[in-house]
Amino acid sequence: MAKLPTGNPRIHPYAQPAGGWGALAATARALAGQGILARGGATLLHMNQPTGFDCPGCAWPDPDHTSAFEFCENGAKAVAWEATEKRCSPEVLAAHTVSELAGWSDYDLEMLGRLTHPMAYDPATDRYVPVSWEEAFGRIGAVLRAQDDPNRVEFYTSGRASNEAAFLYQLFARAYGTNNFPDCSNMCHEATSVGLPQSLGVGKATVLLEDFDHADAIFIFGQNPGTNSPRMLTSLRAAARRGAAIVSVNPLRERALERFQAPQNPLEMATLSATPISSLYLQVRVGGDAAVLKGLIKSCLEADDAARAADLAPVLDWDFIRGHTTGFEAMAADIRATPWDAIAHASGLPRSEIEAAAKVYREAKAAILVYGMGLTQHRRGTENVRLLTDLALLRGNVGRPGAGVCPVRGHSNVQGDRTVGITEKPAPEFLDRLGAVFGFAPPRAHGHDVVRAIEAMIAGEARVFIGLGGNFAAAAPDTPVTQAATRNLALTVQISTKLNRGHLVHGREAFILPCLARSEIDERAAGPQAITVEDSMSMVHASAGRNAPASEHLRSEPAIVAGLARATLGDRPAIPWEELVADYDRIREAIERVFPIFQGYNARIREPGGFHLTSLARERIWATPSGRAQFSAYPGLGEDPPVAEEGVLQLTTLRSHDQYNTTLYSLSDRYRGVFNQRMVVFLSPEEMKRRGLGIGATVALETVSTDGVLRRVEGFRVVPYRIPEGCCGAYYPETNPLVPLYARDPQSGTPSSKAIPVRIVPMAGR
Ligand SMILES: Nc1nc2c(c(=O)[nH]1)N[C@H]1C(S)=C(S)[C@@H](COP(=O)(O)OP(=O)(O)OC[C@H]3O[C@@H](n4cnc5c(=O)[nH]c(N)nc54)[C@H](O)[C@@H]3O)O[C@H]1N2
Ligand SMILES: Nc1nc2c(c(=O)[nH]1)N[C@H]1C(S)=C(S)[C@@H](COP(=O)(O)OP(=O)(O)OC[C@H]3O[C@@H](n4cnc5c(=O)[nH]c(N)nc54)[C@H](O)[C@@H]3O)O[C@H]1N2
Ligand SMILES: [Mo]
Repeated sequence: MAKLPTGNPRIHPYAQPAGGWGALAATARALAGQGILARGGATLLHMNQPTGFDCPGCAWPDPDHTSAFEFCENGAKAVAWEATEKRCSPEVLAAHTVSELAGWSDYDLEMLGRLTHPMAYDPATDRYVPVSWEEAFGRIGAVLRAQDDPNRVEFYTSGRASNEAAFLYQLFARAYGTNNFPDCSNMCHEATSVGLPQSLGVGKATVLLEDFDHADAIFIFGQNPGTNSPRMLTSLRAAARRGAAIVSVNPLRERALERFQAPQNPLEMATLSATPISSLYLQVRVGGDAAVLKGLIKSCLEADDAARAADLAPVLDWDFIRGHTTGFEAMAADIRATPWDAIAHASGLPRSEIEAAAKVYREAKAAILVYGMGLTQHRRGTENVRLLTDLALLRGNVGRPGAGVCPVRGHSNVQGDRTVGITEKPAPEFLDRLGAVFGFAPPRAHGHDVVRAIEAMIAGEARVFIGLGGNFAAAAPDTPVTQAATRNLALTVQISTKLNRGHLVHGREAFILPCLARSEIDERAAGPQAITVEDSMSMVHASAGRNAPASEHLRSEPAIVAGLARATLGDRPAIPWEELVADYDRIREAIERVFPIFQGYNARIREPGGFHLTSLARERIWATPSGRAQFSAYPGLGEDPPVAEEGVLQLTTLRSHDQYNTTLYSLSDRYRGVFNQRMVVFLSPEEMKRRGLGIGATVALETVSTDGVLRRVEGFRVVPYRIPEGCCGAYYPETNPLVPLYARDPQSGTPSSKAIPVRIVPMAGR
């Protein structure tokens, strides 16, 4: 069995700024551990360069995509993990039964290295055995053709897939006859994709990177840039140094939001000095953001009333509100009627702190409102997104320099995948064009998102799961239910780079189709190919791998999708799959014919830095039904349904500094002071005292479920942390068994993985 990393579990509060020498040391360790340093580390020098490949880490944009190498510890880890020298070969898989591997930790599975051959599950030996690509495609195609209804198949996408792969994938699924596109975005920024169009007519950021150079204030709600988009710290550091105010709203004290030492700055590194990042830090209660946002808006309304009564300049941008928006009165009436003590109670913050943050907002000529999973992964995630947008609209902070709404997307191409058609709710005009370009009638009925797909699997309606990347079995909520449903399927197919839980929790037939990673050379008939991706600020650019493929048997994602499509559909409809994947320029031509915003695609991605997909809201053109930006009006403060039980805590599920979603780089979380362990629960010292729990006490966590089902995880160690009372935090995916499928935002379906009511039960022994 593979070895867990050595080292005793320990807790050691981290006193340094984020970044600094610790980040350099961690990078060196990561590269050495994967055998990369031996090869000169040259791989990294091609990352995020005009002629290199796009970092497979986060979706944060690069300065013009043309600057000198930007240091990023977690980007380096992401590349090191795909460029590893370790191989999960047929010999490795022959040595272990699938049942045995299922008992391994996610970390140990990851450490087996890159998959090298297409593999099929052999029930006789309970092992994965090598198959030829043609046999794999043929057997999968036969199962798909045998289904009585195409809606029995779920086509999952994880956000690393390129525009080219994702476009072909949706074409395949729709030509097959379904709109079932559960996608990692359904667990991530779906509240953005649903909420922002209602408010602004577009579901994407309205800012560009350069706006960060012009903002007077930057508000960061529920996002942890030091870990999840470290290159954002370059922008935040520059903003802080030129005197812009940065306000963080986050239940946990996150070190990078407090202070940062830039590894690229020789002076800061030599003198061990650092740049303070947040000038205000609001430690909101888990799930208290609607209350904070309403408080900020209320303070602006009151300040505007006072200013106007005193004949001073108004606080609100009335020209903008009158000229560009609707719904102001209803929104304002609701918030005026919301008392301050209710806001303070629901947010867990004194009114004075919210007023102080509101003052920063009012005094900023231009403000950017940034947010991440802390805002979206809630039962009222869509409402949170809309309230945040209301706050922006009040002062006309959309569509002018230095101002805007900035959702920070997760996977490096999750935004692009949506743009090119990965959606279970396709617009009719898009389907019309898709059908016209490829000569078939795409299905019109809406398909399944993640939660609906799991429900269909449970109900036995879904029979086949195909995953273009990702690790659905570990990433999705309600783990035992999701995994049991997966085991009931007739067929599971995973297009992957590494072995993960999803391969071990499988259907009766199961295939692993190993693909090239983004850092690798993709040689097709027409020569080496580049793919394209869209970042969190709608910049589209090309990415071409530089490394030799991890195995000669790997195929590119577009080639695999084309192979599946051909084997399933034959030549009906007559889509030239082979021609499309011989030269990706042809796929891009097709994308351009279906989506006019990609006009000139092939020429424009050949410009250094790529191009920006127009955002109408950025130009103050509102593609909403009213033709105006729309204020929201949600009564209440976003609280979860009241729980009668005493002592219930709201659990938020977190990423450590050393993980990429379900991929673990190590078991440590340096900035939060946790080493060599992940089974921990963060509690405030006050909460520990009240409950008589000492440091390291062993506890179980149980969801306060409303459906009578026991959801429990055991063996978690208590770690004191700066987090408000009444809340606790623990890592994802270990806590996914606690997230009920029903706990989701009714508007967007996003699982509420950032606020689950739990009880903490002490366990015997320490
Ligand atoms: N290295 C690395 N990079 C990544 C990823 C990774 O796992 N590792 N994942 C990628 C993906 S897919 C995504 S979506 C992004 C995720 O990046 P983030 O959006 O940063 O996601 P999280 O780390 O889950 O949570 C963000 C923050 O929300 C705070 N939070 C928790 N609950 C609440 C709440 O109720 N209110 C508020 N205001 N804040 C809260 C947490 O304390 C945490 O600091 O990162 C991407 N980049
Ligand atoms: N409780 C809780 N649950 C959550 C979250 C949370 O904060 N809390 N976050 C949610 C979020 S934001 C997201 S985005 C999802 C993530 O859900 P997923 O996107 O499904 O999960 P990942 O862990 O990112 O997927 C990792 C796997 O992708 C494969 N892979 C890596 N690179 C490539 C590649 O280039 N091509 C292909 N084909 N495969 C590749 C590897 O096999 C790897 O094991 O999880 C969600 N689940
Ligand atoms: Mo995500």
